[in-house]
Order: sequence, then structure tokens, then C-alpha cells
Amino acid sequence: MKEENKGNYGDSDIQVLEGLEAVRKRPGMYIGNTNEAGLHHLVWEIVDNAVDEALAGYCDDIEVEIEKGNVITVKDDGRGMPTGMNEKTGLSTIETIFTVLHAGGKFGGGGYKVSGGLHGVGASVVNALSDWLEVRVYRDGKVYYQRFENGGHPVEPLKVIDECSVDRTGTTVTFHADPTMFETTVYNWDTLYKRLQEMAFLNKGIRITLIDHREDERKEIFHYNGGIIEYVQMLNKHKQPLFDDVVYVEGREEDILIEVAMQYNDSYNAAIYSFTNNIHTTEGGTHEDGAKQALTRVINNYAKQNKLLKDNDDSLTGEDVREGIVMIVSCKHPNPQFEGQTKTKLGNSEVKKIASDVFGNGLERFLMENPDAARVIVEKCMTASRARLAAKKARELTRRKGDLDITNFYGKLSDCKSKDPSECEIFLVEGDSAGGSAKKGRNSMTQAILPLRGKILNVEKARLDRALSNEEIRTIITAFGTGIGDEFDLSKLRYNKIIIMTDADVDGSHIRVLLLTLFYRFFKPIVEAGHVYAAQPPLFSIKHGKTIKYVLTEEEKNEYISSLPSSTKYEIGRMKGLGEMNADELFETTMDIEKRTLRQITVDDTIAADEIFSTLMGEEVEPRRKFIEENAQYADLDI
Ligand code: 1YM
Repeated sequence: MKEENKGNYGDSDIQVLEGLEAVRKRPGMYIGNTNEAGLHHLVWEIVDNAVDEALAGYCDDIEVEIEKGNVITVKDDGRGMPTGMNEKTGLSTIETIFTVLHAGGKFGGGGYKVSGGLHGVGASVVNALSDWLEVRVYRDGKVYYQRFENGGHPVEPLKVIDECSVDRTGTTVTFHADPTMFETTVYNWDTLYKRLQEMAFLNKGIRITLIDHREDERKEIFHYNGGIIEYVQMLNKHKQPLFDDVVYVEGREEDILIEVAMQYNDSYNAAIYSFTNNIHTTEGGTHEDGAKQALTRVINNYAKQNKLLKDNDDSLTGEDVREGIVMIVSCKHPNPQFEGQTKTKLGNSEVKKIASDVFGNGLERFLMENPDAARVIVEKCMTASRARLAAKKARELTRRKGDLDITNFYGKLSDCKSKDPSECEIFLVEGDSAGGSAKKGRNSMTQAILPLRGKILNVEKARLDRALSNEEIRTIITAFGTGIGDEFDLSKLRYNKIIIMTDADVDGSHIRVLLLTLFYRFFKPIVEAGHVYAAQPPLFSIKHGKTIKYVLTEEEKNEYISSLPSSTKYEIGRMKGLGEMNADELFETTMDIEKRTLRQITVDDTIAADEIFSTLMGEEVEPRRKFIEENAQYADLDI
């Protein structure tokens, strides 16, 4: 898509800089927010430009480096940004790209911008929010260079600083996020890892390298010639696939590209992830709907034609055919319309039929050509269908037995006094001892405490009927108030925030993973609507004078200490586990609305949790041993 020229920017620098000033005044409008997520957005914007160059067919190598001091460098081996002048702005094209809002994609020709985060605003926004940025372009045997400072002000015009071989082409952008614009300027390895790996899966053949030079050198190369086929294989790595091949279908209609990869495993859950122009559409949309519709239609037709399903049997439902499925749906669209609460739902109505036709035809062919796999799939779906009916009966029985065991329930939950869900929060606390302190320390008006004693059932390998027989799970369901399964109703949620409070050790992360898996499997809309959080008990306290500062990571500790005047005497304390803190300490460090840090759990976290969970709870012993060994030394697993 070529953006329309909204251009009312003239050729004066002043007007140009006014554009960037607008970004600095309301950064949220351009990058969502100014917390850690917003910070990482800067990287995505620059990487997106490099990925676009790769999708246009000119680049196959992208490198992202985190330098000491949290400086980011992104390199590609594409054509290099155009180095000529731009008529409209009277500036070089490069300076225009970095100083004029919405300039990306307006110059040069051909192809539409496929990547681009939700905001798709590009390099100028990154420049506006950086205290310095440098661009180097290798093109026509020359190295072009320009530096900007203090939110996008060019130090001098674009100039040639060196020569290079004519074969060497590409663009390198280096920047440092402006600390006055962000709550934090510390990048998170796992966040970069997850997103860059996802980008590499979604764009087969592109090689993306991530390097961290900050403390321990770390390097990871993401390069998947199989694209989303390899994504499905990774998601199934610790599971038992029902057949070896991954079903893969690709098709293009009216400039809209649809790719689907899928495989079944022996679990009971559906893992369906959809993307449009490399953006994770967590709320789904027409591409996902079309693919799901085709799945149900084609499997039912196949089962009936091959007499696996008799004429008087009920049809298999969508839920039946999705049990145990792992599926990636990727759509590349020249003009996507994003809808929904978080603008992550694809709305274009024409896509549904295209996705349904493309995937339906491909799946039909696969089933015909692979009768053994086809039989295994249909049998799995029929078992799911029988189990669905059994679960329905079990649920009816539970309900009749009385509202999920009310007497026992009130012994456990210390509810808050307020009945207004918008101000209420519930802490799910690991262990009785921390639970006791939390009860004493809390603000009883708005904060409810539910201590978790027993282990949460591993719902990975349990259907709804078995999950409902687990004491802890029933207590959680009753507390939330939403019901479950067919009766689930988000509007009945009794708390605006559900906060998981566990220790920052392997046990704690294990419980956190179990809870996340439970929520993801049975309360997905609660996660999608952003109600789930992880409390972040601090790791260190830094005491100087009468001030105590609590921080979450080693990095933050070092940053804080270096921000103190060098004459200041300070004392560093390592924080104890939740259970050893007294009520006041626990409240002050972890629960107090004014002082605490919460981490919102997103659906992406649950994808990661799913994998970690399979590693921890799956049948293979070796990866579990390795995981615990590797992570026992880290205080926080950060899932
Ligand atoms: C590290 C970030 O931005 N690479 C990059 C950007 C561009 C091009 C090549 C490019 C595009 C085109 C023609 C075209 C951009 N060009 C523009 C604009 N890497 C990174 N590599 N020639 C080169 O789209 O026709 C914006 S981005 F506007 F000049 F075309």
C-alpha cells in the first residue's frame, strides 16, 4: 500500500520539527505507551523497515544488537535507503524519512508495506523519541551518514563519510531511547527474542540475528526456510503429534496472501494463532474465522464421504475438530482493517471466503492424499465429540451439587468489602504464610486474598470435567464469578485485576505457569481483556539516608546506583521470599497501588507459558531437567 500524501508539510525545517515535537508531546498516540512495551516498539519500527526490504526481495540478513548502555543497532543488507534529494521537503530523502511524520513508504515505488506495527509510523517516531540516532547507508560504493540529537534534530546534513565496495549495500540505524520520554530504557532479551523469532517464522527465509553485548554476550540466529511449518513444529516440540507431516497450504487471491500450517497433538487444547502483516491478531478476525470454518466443513465432509461418521450421527462441532490442534494462520493484506478492543482483530470481510477457500481446498487434498493421517484426525475429533457430551453432563451434576461448595470456599477467600468490580482486585498468593501476611497487610476495601495451598491441577492433560473436580480450581472459578465453558460471562467478573503473587524462584514460576495455563485454557477472554497480572516482588532494596528504593532486576539496581551522587552512601539488601516478609513489607513492596510494579499478562505470554509448561510438565524428562537446571540460578524466569 502506498500511503496517500497527506502532505501539508512544506519545505521549512520548522514545520518538519513541529511534527516530531507532536510525537514527544503525545508519545502514546504513536507507540501505544511509554513503558517497557513502548520502548520495544522503537525496535519494531526500525526492524519493520528492514523486513519490508526483505519482503520486497532485496535483503535476507537482518541483525539487531543491544549494545552496552541499551543502545540499539539494526542492520540490513538491502538496497540501502535512497540517498537522493526529496523535492517536497527540500531535504535528502534520508533526512525526510527520519524527520517527517508518516514519510515511510511514500517515496520510491513498488510493493506495499507489509510489516509495520499497529501504528506503522516508522523511523521518524523513533528519531523523535531518541536522544540520539545515527543512520549509515551503504550504496553505490559510498557510506552515507547522518546524526540526529535531542529528539530528531539533525546535527548536520547527510554526508558521505567513507567509501565501500560497490557490492556492499544496506542500512544501519543506531539509536538510544530518550530516558526523559520512557519509564525505562532497559531492553528485555526475552521480549526481543520472542518477537524477532516470530518475525522469522512468519517470513520464511529471512535471517534475523539477535546479539546482546550488555552483560553476558548472547547471540541467537532465527532462520526458518520452512516458515510457519517450523513454527508449528516448535509449538509441538514437547507434545506428541498425531502424525508426522505438518499440513501446509498457501494461496493468493486479489493480492491477499493466505498461509496456514497445522498439526494435531494428543492434548485437549486448541492453539490457534493468527497474524496479519506480521502482527499477532490476538482477537482473531476474518482470516482466522475462514480457516476455522473450512476446518469444520472439510473434516465433516470427509468423515461422511468415507462413512467414518454415519448419517444419523451428529455433525462434529468446531470445538470437536479443534481439540489438540496447533494452527498458524498468516495473512498478508495490502489494506488491512484492524478492529476490536485492542485493534488486533482483522475486519476485512472479503478475507473470510478467501481464507476458507484456500485452506479448505488444501486440507481436502491433504486428507485425500494421506488417508492414514485423515483417519487419525477424524477419530480424534469423534472422541472429542463424545467427551464434550460427557463433560456437559458432569458440569450439570456439579451445578446440582450446590454452587461449587460454598462453605469450604468462604474459609479460603478473604474477600474485599467493595462490590464494585472496577476497583476490586484479587491476589492469588502462593502458600499460607504469604497468604497470611497479604491478608494482614492488604487494603481490605478493594483487595481480596486467595491463598493457594494445594497444587493447581495440570490442565494441559485434563478435560473440563476433570478440571472441575479439582478443589483449587473450583475455588478460583467461584471467586471470579464468571462461570466456565458454555456459561462463561466476562461481564460477571468480580475483579478488575487478577494478580498472581508468587515467589521469584523456580517453584513460584511453576505455580505461575500452572495458573496461566488454567486461565489460558478456561478463561481466555479474561486474559485477552487484560485483567491478569503478575505481581513483581522486588529483588533488591537500596537504602540511602531515609530512602528505601526497591528494584526488580540487577540492571535496574545498577542504573539506580549510578544515578546517585557519587558521595552518597548506600546499602544494598537482597529481598527475602514472599513468605518471609512481614505484612507491612509485603504491602509496601508488592501490593501498594502507589508503589508496586505489576506486569500485565498478555496472550503472547501465554504462548510462551504454553511452551514452558509443556517443558516442565510434559512427559520428556531431559528437557525438564535442563530447564530447571538452567533457570534455578535466575531469580526471575520472567514468563
Ligand atoms: C535498519 C533499517 O530501513 N532499510 C531500508 C529502508 C528503505 C529501503 C531499503 C528502500 C526502499 C525503497 C527503495 C522503496 C526505505 N526506503 C524508504 C523510502 N533498515 C531500513 N532499506 N530503496 C530503498 O520502498 O522503494 C523508506 S524505508 F521512503 F525512501 F522509500
